[in-house]
Amino acid sequence: MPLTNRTHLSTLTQFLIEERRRFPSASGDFNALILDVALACKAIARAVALGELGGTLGDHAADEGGNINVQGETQKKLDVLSNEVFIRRTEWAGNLAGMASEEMDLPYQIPPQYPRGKYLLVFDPLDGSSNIDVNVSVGSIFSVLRVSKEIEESGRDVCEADFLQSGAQQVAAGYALYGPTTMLVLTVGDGVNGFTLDPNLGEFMLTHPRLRIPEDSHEFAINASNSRFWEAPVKRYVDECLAGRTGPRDKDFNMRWIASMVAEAHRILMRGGVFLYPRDTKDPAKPGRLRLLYEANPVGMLMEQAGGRASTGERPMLGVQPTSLHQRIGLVFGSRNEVERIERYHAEPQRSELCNPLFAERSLFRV
Ligand code: AFP
Repeated sequence: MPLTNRTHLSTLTQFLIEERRRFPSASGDFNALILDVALACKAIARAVALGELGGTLGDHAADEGGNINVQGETQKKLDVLSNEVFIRRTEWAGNLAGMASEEMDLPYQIPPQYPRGKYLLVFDPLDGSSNIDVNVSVGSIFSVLRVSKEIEESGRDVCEADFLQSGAQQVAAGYALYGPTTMLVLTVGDGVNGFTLDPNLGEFMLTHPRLRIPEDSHEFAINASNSRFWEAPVKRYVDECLAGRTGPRDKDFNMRWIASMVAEAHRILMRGGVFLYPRDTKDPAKPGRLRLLYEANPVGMLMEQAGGRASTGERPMLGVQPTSLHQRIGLVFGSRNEVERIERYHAEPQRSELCNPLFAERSLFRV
């Protein structure tokens, strides 16, 4: 697109101001927070783009503060840097009561020299970071929650319980994707809009307004190396996709796996598809791989706002009541009809149950 043709595009600031006009009594704190988050994402985009030249690739050395995060995963230098950038860019403005992140065991308290506000920011500063060293797309995911009136008025320190809100209570959610272009994809509860970073202006421009996910799809994403640990409904769904035209779906499917959820979510927002990181039996201590508060919920809100669906496999993700800050959960999202099919497979009795005498011909629970 020639430069002159871009002048009609709204900037993120303009978009937020226009959205705010729907709420004449709004203070502007929310817009200021989103702009601070966007600035953090621009800074992370720069660090990611410099790669080896920035001296920030590789693992975070143990002598610089340890390299295992609360998840028991190896932290990359860029994980630590991105976490720091999110904190520094957003803590000072008086919009936040506290923060939580994949990289921090406990909630982050706003330092005493800064005013406290009415929002909570929850984020994964660099999702897919094991892809950094091989120059594959990574991203940041964030979710904005409101605090109770009691916290707003008292300004007290936040605790884990303050963050344990269902996904349906999110005020906003989004991600930045650090790919061939840097994009910010955002919902403030009225659809989903995509902004592309114009590196010349340093501004996010509204290039993808009102994103909608096609209801049907023939593309799925799953880490197939875990197949022996999958539960029966997931096995059935994937088997049917693989059988393609020769199976019950009567159409061929395509498969993708980037191992960077933000990038998969973006592909699905652009052209449909379904992503599964289901609960499995690989590690009985972990009910899923991905985290509810800063991965599943924000992606869930984006999907639902774009006409797609997000689920645990059994029930809508946004209805789940969190029980801990770093809780893991099975996650399925994408094109509505595919996700609903997977939920249906979970709801139907499994073949093993059908062999049970209770479900046999003329038995009590025959379906
Ligand atoms: P990292 O941030 O540790 O790379 O994890 C990425 C992620 O949380 C998510 O973005 C991917 O979909 C998923 O994990 C990949 O998991 P596998 O390594 O099991 O494929």
